[in-house]
Amino acid sequence: MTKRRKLHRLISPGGMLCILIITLLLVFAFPLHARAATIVVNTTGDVRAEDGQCSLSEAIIAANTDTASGVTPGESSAGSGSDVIALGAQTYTLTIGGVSEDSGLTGDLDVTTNLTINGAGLAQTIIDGGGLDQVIEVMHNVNLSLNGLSIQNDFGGFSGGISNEGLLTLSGVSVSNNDGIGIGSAHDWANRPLYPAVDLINSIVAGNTSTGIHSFNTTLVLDQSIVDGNQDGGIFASESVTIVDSTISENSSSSTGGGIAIINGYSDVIVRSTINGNTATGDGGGIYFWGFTVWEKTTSF
Ligand SMILES: [Ca+2]
Ligand SMILES: [Ca+2]
Ligand SMILES: [Ca+2]
Repeated sequence: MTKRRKLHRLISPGGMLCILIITLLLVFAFPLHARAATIVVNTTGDVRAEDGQCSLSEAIIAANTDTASGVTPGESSAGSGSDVIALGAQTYTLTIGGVSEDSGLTGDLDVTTNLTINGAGLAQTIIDGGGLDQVIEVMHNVNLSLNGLSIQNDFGGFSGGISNEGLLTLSGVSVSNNDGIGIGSAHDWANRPLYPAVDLINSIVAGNTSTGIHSFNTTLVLDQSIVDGNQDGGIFASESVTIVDSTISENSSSSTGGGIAIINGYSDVIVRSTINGNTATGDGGGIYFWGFTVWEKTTSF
């Protein structure tokens, strides 16, 4: 007897009808309009107006609001749920000043709903903040995935190249040469108990004029990544830190923890990693920690 005949013997005609009804209910409960849209940016300019071109800032607003940037051909199509923005092998420089604005109209790129931005490679696709503001801001409880691109040239404030209160995943990404912190991730106490997270895979945070990664009450993971040559410590972290197959090198601090400073940490693990050439005027040139930190013997100093 075939498997199909066995199945028909196990499910009565009434049972089959029930399965059909449940399937139809599921289709209507999760309509197709929740699927992601892919928005292709077609200009490196930073015009946020209906000019027949889709800028990066317009694409992010269209993804945030699920609304097209205009009706003129060439404008950004509407997003749909968790969207994908595609960038070419170009440098996209922000040129509209105006800090402390969170709708993406001026200054930085504000990400308010789940989003993926794909570049052509970290040496090929560059998002340059123009020294105007932080470059990207990820809002509370929002997922942002960046793949194959570089973030550079923020304006020198505390927030840095990327300011994160959500769930930030970087794969093949460089956050370097910012005039301030590379990645700043902090817990918003008004939104407890949801904590932000930063996950770097095969990525680099280097040459920032302040701390490379400032991770306050954030779950931080580095996998096959490099934190190098940052000027106010490589990593400052509280909460959980996991570093695997990574290098923390040549960072300097005017206080404690040249390479890594972990305060109030727990479940912190450093495995098969290299921590060398870091300096601090206070304690802990390589690592300063207060809490429960464990690293494997295969980590070298
Ligand atoms: Ca436009
Ligand atoms: Ca969207
Ligand atoms: Ca903002």
